[in-house]
Amino acid sequence: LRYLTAGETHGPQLTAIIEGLPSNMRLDFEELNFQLQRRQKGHGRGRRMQIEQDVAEIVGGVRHGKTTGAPVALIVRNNDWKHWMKVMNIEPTEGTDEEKRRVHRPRPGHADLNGGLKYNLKDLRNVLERSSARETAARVAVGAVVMQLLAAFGIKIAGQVISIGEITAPPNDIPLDELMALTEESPVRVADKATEAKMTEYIDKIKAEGDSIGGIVECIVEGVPVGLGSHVQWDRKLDGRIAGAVVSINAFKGCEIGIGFNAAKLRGSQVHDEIMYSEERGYYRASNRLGGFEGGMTNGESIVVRGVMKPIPTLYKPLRSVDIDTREPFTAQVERSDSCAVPSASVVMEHVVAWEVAKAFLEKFGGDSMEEIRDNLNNYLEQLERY
Ligand code: EPS
Repeated sequence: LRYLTAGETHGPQLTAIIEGLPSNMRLDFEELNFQLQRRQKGHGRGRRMQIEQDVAEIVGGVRHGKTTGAPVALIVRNNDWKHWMKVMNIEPTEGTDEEKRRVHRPRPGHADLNGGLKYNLKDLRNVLERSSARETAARVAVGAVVMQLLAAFGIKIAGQVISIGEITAPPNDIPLDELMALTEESPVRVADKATEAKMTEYIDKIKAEGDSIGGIVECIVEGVPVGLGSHVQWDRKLDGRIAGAVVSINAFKGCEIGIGFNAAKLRGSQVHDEIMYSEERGYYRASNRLGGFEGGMTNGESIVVRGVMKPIPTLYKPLRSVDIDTREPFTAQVERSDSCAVPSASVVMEHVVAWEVAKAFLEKFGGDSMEEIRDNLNNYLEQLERY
């Protein structure tokens, strides 16, 4: 299972191709677009989200509502493109720097300068356009497809915001379906109403000060069979792959599995999850501090992953930088921006985690059709019972 995305934030569209999906998987288009809409919501987003109404159009690999086994191609159009047709023209274009909206002032915290130096581009727009978090719309569309694959085998994924800046939600142990419903109602994707009020107020204050703020998001995957990923090779460890995927989300700087960095402060006896057995559950753990992983493999408990997002670097409060034309210092001008995209990032994280789980799921139970996968899974579940 693999995918690629292409497309610029102010170009005509985002494009994704997913290769390796089985045939006979029913695709619910409404559900797919619901996931895209979830990503667009959230307190703290800027004006761009009022322009876009993301919809995934499937342009390959699906017929009469079901996958055929061929690569699934999909696009998400950028409504904003109509304002950028000249600037983003694919043909050679005449015009001044201003008309082409050439960027020569790299913004601290963005890909601008590194990308310009690396690709030898004197118009940093060529970097900015692709490094934009707009790309996460394509990743959510891709993740939403494989979420449906996982759902068909009883695997569910939910996310929640844990903290925004200094405001942290109280720990909760809410059943997954309820958590999904509660966070869906919340403009900051937290289950606790008092925290929600504090977070929205906090974001407003940060915005009024011309600043931005990051936070921590959590994703939980329930219904995962034991044995996805493997201890036998470094690049088959699923926790490692998930961590890589999480840190690949725009503006993410870290990932932890289960109690994560807190494990440093605790003793072994306080960390490891004791092994239990019962007739109806088989082997299970008395706790889930390790977030569903031992030895790079799922242990049958829920996967619990957290990611940390830095504050968005486009600020109304300018930071110092250097112009690539003059090599003189300047302070950045005001630009359209989100002040906080942590709630959206929570949705993105669900989808990139879904992708890694689906990939490992197909590596283990892979078949060319849904029926073949189901047989493989059932076979394995029977093997586990006999063990
Ligand atoms: C982004 C900057 C903003 C955000 C964008 C990510 O866009 P613009 O430059 O058009 O104002 O709105 O996010 C999205 C478009 C999206 O769909 O999430 C950036 O620089 O990363």
